[in-house]
Amino acid sequence: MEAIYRELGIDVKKHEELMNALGELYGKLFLERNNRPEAMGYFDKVMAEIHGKRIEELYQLRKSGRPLVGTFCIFVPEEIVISAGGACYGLCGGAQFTIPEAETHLPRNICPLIKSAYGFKLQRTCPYTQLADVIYGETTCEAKKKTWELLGKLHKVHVMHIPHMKGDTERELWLRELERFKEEMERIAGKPIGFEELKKGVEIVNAKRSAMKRLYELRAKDGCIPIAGLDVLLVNQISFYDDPVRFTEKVNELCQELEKRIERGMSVFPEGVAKILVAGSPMAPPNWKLHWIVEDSGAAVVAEEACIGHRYFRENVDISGCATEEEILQALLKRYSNIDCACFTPNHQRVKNIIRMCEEKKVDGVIYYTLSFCHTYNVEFKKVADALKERGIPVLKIETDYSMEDVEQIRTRVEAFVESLS
Ligand code: BJ8
Repeated sequence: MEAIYRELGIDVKKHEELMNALGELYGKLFLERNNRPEAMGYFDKVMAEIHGKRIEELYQLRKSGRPLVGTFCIFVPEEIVISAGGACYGLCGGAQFTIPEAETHLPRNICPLIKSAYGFKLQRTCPYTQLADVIYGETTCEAKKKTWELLGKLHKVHVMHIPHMKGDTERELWLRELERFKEEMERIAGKPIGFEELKKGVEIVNAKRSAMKRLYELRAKDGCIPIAGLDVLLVNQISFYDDPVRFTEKVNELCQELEKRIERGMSVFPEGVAKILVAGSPMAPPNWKLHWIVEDSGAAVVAEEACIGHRYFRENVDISGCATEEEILQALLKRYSNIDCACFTPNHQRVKNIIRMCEEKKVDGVIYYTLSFCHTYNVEFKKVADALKERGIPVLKIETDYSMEDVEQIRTRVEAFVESLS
């Protein structure tokens, strides 16, 4: 690895500091817990090797001329990257470690996800960022789109124009953006992406999303909760890094084990535990803070209405009946423009989806999570809370960043909320 890190310009000393801190936290939050499904062993290994084995695989891909695309958003169509034989992955952006450095360039009062990701580039401690042929940014929120201008000085950045409304004009623009994205992948790969390649790319990602949906369905079934929310959060986070085919296989293996646990009534929580849906801003690794507090307070997280969660795998790309590349692009547009990110206005569908998820999972309460200064999710809280209250579903709002300073304060509020549910 050392040679690869040297070639990528990684700050090895700082990187080591980061990995040590991460290892300690991981051990405490994951490895020390009892009764975890055996199949989680694979995901523990991926996490332990997150800057090792997978980086080597990606390095080899890049050597063979395949495109590597780093992203911060689920609007970037990974199907097209996979069609070109490449890899699309989420970039590090969930750690407090890089934020002080980022704040030497960026204002303090923007969301920690952006600052953390930008800090990784400044520090050169994220090998995924260093490896990317191109970072795909998008125009979803103000802080992101302006940060791309600064990030563009440090790395090759492409900005994808994601409209904020969903009318016909916006869809037309969006389709052009998908075409532009495909052309860029063809340019990097040095060959055209035809119908068969596109179809294969879609099938690979559809299989991955289906496996994740299967896992979601098994989380609270027939009165049994066979896996902790923290573990599922981890699997969802890893879906953005791992090889998609291998990941799908491993998630399906985990599901098989969970099905057996459900048959035997083997729950990881005591009967009558409060079931919580977490809704809101995404949780990039190693942001495990809220799930850890909630489950440590005696409740179970059974669903995440978030991009690292249900929004990512909710819908597959329907290519049945597609006979041309253009039709597949249209199918991609249909699927991607159904994403109910809070950056859209209006965004009624999101409220409906949250209610539907609450009903599906029969939750006792919702914790609405917003990262500090994430205005879109923060403002949208009112609409979500009103709809939940109308249906008698209790809701607690938590606004926080990546630091651990407010853990005890959040714990007090979560404990009181959980107690009120029982
Ligand atoms: S599809 S949620 S991944 S934009 S960066 S909006 S946290 S202030 S990440 Fe997002 Fe795509 Fe939407 Fe999902 Fe808020 Fe921070 Fe902006 Fe953020």
